[in-house]
Amino acid sequence: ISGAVVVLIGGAAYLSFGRNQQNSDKTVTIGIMSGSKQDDAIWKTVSKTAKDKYGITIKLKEFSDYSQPNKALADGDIDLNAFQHYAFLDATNKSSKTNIVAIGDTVISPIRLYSSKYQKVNQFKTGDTIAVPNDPSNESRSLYVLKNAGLIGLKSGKALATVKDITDNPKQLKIKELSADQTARSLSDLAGAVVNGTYADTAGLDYHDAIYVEPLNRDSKQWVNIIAANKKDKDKQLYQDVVKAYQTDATKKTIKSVYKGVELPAW
Ligand code: MET
Repeated sequence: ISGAVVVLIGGAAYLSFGRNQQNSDKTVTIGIMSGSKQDDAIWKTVSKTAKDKYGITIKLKEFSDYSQPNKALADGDIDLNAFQHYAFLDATNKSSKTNIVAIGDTVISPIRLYSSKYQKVNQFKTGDTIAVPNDPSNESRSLYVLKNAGLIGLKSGKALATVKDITDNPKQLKIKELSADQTARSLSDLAGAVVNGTYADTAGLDYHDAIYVEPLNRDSKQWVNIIAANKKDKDKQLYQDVVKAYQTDATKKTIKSVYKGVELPAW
């Protein structure tokens, strides 16, 4: 008899443990870039909605460079990430043979050209050097920015342009390809740098000091930032709920108040 009691108690204990565990399973770990006060404020709003409306605890894992969060996602160290645009994801899936997909749109963050020497694009001098990010999507994007700013010409019709596609370069500008997290830091040595939103903030640049801002137009969809998941998880309700918790009016309000138009809601 006493053996049976032990089993029953054991069973009950197991059941209640099982239920608790289900609650604590509603934790989602999301990889983001570190060091942006604005992004921290946005995720604070999203985390509150996730907790209040969906009972989900969001844990943030911060990364310092763009090469890390997709690898962490593919390796299962995090559940989702939110740091990249469609074009970066495409390029990563191709080069790293990962199977990562977008499950929700977040913000659009125009890339900007900064200079600590000049206030206007036409002040660049012959032989000046400008830094651009070296990952294929952001490098191409930056070259198009230099083209739109009137500094270089590019071979048309290339999806991903490289420095080899520069056709005109009247000021003989030198383009220095650096890891995206380093372009802002090169500004003290170089005439200019194209800097992603993430790193402008971390490097202490003021967005309003940019001398050229990437225009928003019908080509901009590829630069929309996303929440991404491993393909096998894309329909998981838990992750869909994180997207719903992100895409709210409360989040829009926070984005507007912290970014003041520098980054825009894109859903
Ligand atoms: N938030 C960055 C941008 O839109 C993402 C770059 S891709 C890793 O410029």
